[in-house]
Amino acid sequence: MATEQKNVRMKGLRSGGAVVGRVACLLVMVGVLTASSGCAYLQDRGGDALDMMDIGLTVSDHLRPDFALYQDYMNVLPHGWAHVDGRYLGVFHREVGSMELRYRAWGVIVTGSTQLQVGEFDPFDWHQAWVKDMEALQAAGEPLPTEAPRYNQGVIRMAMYDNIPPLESFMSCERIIHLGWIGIYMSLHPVEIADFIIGWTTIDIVGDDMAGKTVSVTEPPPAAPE
Ligand SMILES: [Ca+2]
Repeated sequence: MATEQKNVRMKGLRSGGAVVGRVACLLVMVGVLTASSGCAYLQDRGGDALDMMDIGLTVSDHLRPDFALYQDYMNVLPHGWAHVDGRYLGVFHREVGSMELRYRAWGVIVTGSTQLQVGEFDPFDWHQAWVKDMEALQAAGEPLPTEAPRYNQGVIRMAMYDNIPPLESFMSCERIIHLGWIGIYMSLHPVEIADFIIGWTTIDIVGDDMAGKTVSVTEPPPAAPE
């Protein structure tokens, strides 16, 4: 009787050990998978955080003084004037550091115009240009712009003429103050703030997350056939 009970206990221990082994293997596999997708998840949260606001110092790189006192809300309330060439030190479109700056803008509420380039111009970056237009140019064999285009602002000017700014600027409230050789630029992106907050649930309202994707919204399309 005692031997029988001992055998039953040993059998139970062996099957318990097998279950523990299987569970451990399963946990290791889940851990590996979570770690790899978790990296992409955290990368996306970091990217979304950088998208919430562009902020930096503006520094003229020449003796002639520059001037800017300008702000705009989503392209519908441009007011002021800006003319600055030099460097931008801060955060802009997920980039951090010192970047080349060229800013031309004027606005009187219902009409205005803007040309802003920070860093290198990428015609296939949806923050900087209408990617569909660039794809059409490329397909037609036309040369692509090498610097940020000038766009119209203000409801009247945008209604009367084409050439409205890229989508990103319709989700932005920007301002710049630059006196002489130094200033500050700031652009707040309310939709990107919502994208950052909601992004923790993995919902991507702006469509800029890389997790689970093979193609980015900013990635250039494949070259047109010869
Ligand atoms: Ca996102």
